[in-house]
Amino acid sequence: MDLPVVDLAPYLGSAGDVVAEDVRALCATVSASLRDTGALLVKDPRCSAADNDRFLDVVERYFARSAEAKRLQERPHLHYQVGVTPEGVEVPRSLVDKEIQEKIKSMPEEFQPATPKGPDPKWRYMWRVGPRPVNTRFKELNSEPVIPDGLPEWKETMDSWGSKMISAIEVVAEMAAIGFGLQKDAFTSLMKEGPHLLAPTGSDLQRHGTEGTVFAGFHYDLNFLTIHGRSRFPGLNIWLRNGKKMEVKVPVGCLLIQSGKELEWLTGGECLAGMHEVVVTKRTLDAISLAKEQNRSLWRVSSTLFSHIASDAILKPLGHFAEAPNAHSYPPICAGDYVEQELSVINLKGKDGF
Ligand SMILES: O=C(O)CCC(=O)C(=O)O
Ligand SMILES: [Fe+2]
Repeated sequence: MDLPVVDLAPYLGSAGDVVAEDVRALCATVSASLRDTGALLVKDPRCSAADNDRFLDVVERYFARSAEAKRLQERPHLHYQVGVTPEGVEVPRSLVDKEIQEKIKSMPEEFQPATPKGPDPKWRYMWRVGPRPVNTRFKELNSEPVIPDGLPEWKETMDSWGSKMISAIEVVAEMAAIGFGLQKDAFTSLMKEGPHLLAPTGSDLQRHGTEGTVFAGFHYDLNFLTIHGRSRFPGLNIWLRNGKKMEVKVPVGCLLIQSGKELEWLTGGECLAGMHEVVVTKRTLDAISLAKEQNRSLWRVSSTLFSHIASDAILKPLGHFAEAPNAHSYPPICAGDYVEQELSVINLKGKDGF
């Protein structure tokens, strides 16, 4: 089974409140794919492969710096909310969450995720995207964005890729709402001024390029929807709702969307947060060989953006999802409180999305 690729162009072209039958069918594909696979591939005419390449080129150049040079952008006292997070800091949920460990044990062996031995050996860079609310109970630390020196194109590239990814997510969120039989703005109205984060990961395949190395241990994303451009090195495995594991292949020019826990909450469990991991596989090894032949960077960079529900908005099953069989497991909670609660489990208050 392959993930469907949904072209967003027909929906973008159908501006207005009347959604034609063929466009409604695309919306149904979006919601069904999120429900059944926790993921979806889309093509957005506003986000080109060249945009993705420009972003990856800049971030690759940054991660190629020495650890000491990168640590100039480290802000541990701000809980890594901005700037760089070194390898060995992020802890995969499967390492600390007993419930997930039990779930893994109950899975057939062929679908069990790789077992991480400790924290993830991946770096990350956190860059806030979009406006934040003036009045909020959840003031993020009052910190300026961290801009690495010697990369004049950094700010423009991050802002441009970040806003493109948010635009794509907003369209997917509208299409998903229509597909789920909700008002078109049911999700997007809750996303306004959300604490969205562009959070690319950087994994050094030169040092950690052996088959089976776990870059991101089995986890779900705690945010609403996660979007990534195509990475130059494969390695992402996702778990479908039916429990099967699937290696994701993102075609050139496509974007990958994954459902997070906030979406699960809003749909009363109809759409579960997608479990996933990033591991060095045979296909990663092939991409490493090719990159070596072509003298390209051996840093695996993801162009991950975590989109969020606004911190002061209430998470609860929306519309008919209030009647979903498991709706009682998703009581009303302020999105900001929910995020803090999740982060305290993985003991990284202030970090989002993983
Ligand atoms: O590195 C990647 O491709 C994605 C990592 C991931 O799952 C995450 O950052 O939540
Ligand atoms: Fe993730």
